[in-house]
Amino acid sequence: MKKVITYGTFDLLHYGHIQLLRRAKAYGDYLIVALSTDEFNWNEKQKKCYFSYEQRKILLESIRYVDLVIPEENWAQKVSDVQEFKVDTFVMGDDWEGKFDFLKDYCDVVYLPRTPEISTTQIKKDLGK
Ligand code: C2G
Repeated sequence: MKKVITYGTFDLLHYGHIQLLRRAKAYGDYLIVALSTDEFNWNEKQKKCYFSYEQRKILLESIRYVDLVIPEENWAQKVSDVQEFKVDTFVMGDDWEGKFDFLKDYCDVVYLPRTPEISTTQIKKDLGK
């Protein structure tokens, strides 16, 4: 079984996220999503999520491409995640291009083109939030 892992906040889930998850799953048979916790988002990414971790987890677990959701609690857990889950491929959108190349010692590293013209920031702006 080929295992893939990806990381993210996935707040205000939108089709750009789904396109990323669909393409990530195509690299294997089993996709793990490490979902940023509310604390990690606030402390490390200064992101205040609209949906809580539990709500975002329910959304992600309902997606056909996703096989397992685990918490992302810190920047440093990626190597141990890859080792613990015997991951073959790490996938992220290319806004992170090069940032996680240290994982190449442990698994394949793939950066996929982001889906243009959609982002949570843009959605909030359009809704006047
Ligand atoms: N994404 C995309 N196209 C978009 C928006 C997002 O492909 N229009 C991708 C991002 O590149 C990322 C994933 O969807 O791979 C999740 O996006 P975010 O929730 O914004 O993730 P981020 O806050 O960048 O967290 O340790 C890594 C971080 O947790 C990544």
